[in-house]
Amino acid sequence: MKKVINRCKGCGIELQTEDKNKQGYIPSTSLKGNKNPICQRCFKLTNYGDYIPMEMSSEDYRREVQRTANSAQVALAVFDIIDFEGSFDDEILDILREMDSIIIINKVDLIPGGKHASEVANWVKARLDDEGIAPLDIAIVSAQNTYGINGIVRKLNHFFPHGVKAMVMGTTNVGKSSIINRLLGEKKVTTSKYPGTTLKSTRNVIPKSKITIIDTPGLIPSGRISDLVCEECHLNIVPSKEISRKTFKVKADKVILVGGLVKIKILTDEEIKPIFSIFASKNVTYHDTKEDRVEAMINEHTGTLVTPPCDVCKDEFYSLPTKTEVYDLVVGEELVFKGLGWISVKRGPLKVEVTLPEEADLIIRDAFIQPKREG
Ligand SMILES: Nc1nc2c(ncn2[C@@H]2O[C@H](COP(=O)(O)OP(=O)(O)OP(=O)(O)O)[C@@H](O)[C@H]2O)c(=O)[nH]1
Ligand SMILES: [Mg+2]
Repeated sequence: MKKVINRCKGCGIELQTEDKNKQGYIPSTSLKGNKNPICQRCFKLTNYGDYIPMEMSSEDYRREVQRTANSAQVALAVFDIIDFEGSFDDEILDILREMDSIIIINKVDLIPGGKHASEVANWVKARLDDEGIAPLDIAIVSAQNTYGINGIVRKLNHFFPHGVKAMVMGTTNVGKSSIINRLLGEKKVTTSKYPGTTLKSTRNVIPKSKITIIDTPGLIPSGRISDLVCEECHLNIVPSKEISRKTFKVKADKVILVGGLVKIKILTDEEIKPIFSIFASKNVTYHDTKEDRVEAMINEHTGTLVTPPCDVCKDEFYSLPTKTEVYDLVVGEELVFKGLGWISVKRGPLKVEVTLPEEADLIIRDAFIQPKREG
């Protein structure tokens, strides 16, 4: 006889009633006759915000997403507009080259000053063109305030009038499960501010439609600064409110500390007087200081005036090997720190020497937020 496997409706993990300390645990009394059982981890996460990290390797996640991709007809690939580079992952792009897709750009509520959906879509389309990816369509949404959510259903009905199995995919924390709950009209799958919430694929049918929507675990990309700090600092770096834009007009040889995470030394000649803005979560501090003060600032103030990192993770963070690189940027370009934020040049050229952990990725891109015109 085929064994019936019960899965958690929140995160997709196989349920078990034997071992409290292993993943998928549910007390047998809660499982019996329950049509929508959820594991203890999802229960604690949803009701108390308690986070229990799971030991799942990147390889486990990858296998699960690949397996699901084989049974789906369309991929709904979700990217976080605030950490676009951190979510625009090569492995995801590889899957998109092989199957029909609709691209979903989420978290547009966090863009400072707002931005027209068509502008965002054009910018994303150019990036996809560069990668040789031609999606069926692009949806600009906010799972937070439901902006654009109905548009996803409209697009799916348009391209697949007879119904479809749609797989939602993307890196961790981009809002895949939040989007699914909005599509379903109820909180069915587990969401949380911590990365790695969804563990296995879960299927649901969107009410009054022939669309099966499949949630998948988030792929863990490399190179995000937010993954190099503790969980609390992670939450401070990944914004939950509109991000901040801080504008600098600093002299050559000054150093700007972005939290204690990235050191930016200005190398532009005195007479040019560059102006640039840094975009990041409001919980990241900035200091502009002289180079000979940097060490003292970090030693004396990390965890208080200079943060993240905090007192808990600063020793580990500062023991990571670092790299120092020089970048020449012109107006209309942005230097992006994956999993942290970006510098946008308002008056240039801007030459900077950047010091940060070796495993953190930097990317130069065409500006997402065009600099305001200088008066
Ligand atoms: N501001 C804002 N936050 C969002 C939005 N969508 C999701 N979030 C938040 O992003 C965090 C992650 O959301 P999830 O839906 O759990 O993300 P996920 O992609 O399913 O994550 P994993 O299951 O870990 O891969 C949560 O704190 C959400 O509240 C959005 O449109 N705007
Ligand atoms: Mg999820």
